[in-house]
Amino acid sequence: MAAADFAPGSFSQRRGGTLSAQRDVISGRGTGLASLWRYVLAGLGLAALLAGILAAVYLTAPQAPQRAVSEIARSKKTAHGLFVASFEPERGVIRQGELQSWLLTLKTNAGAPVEGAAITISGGMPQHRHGLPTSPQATGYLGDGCYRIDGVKFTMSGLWQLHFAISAAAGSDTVVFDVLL
Ligand SMILES: [Cu+2]
Repeated sequence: MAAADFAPGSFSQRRGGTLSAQRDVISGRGTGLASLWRYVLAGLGLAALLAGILAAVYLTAPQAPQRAVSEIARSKKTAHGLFVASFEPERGVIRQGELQSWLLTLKTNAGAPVEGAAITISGGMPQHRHGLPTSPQATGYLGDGCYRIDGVKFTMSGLWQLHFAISAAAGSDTVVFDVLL
């Protein structure tokens, strides 16, 4: 038995076995490194993708919530500069989910009240792509260029826009007011 173990044949066989085993280890380590690199590259790719997504989300994030309520103009020139319009809630506060009356005051650039104006109102939430839940109407003239707008309702928080189309003796013009809830 011992003599057979040291026979040249079995020795070379064992050497061959060891060599092929070594080759297996080397090639095995080779594929291990290659797949490790594949993981590293995939990880880097994924990280780059995530960074890209985060940047896109950050850059396209709606800016409205960062805008302070006080920065939203309650008074502005109409689009073609015909009138100066002011828009404010009749009772001074905006309440979500309540039907409210607002006041639209129209003056000329010289400060004279604009009387007899025909006003149509539309609007919605630009970031949600939906319109108004109600159909606000100009229901009365209160004097001094001031018109009551009834049926204004804001059903959710966020940025709302109200578009006014105004026709008066001086001509037709439009104005958009932002309302942030
Ligand atoms: Cu909405």
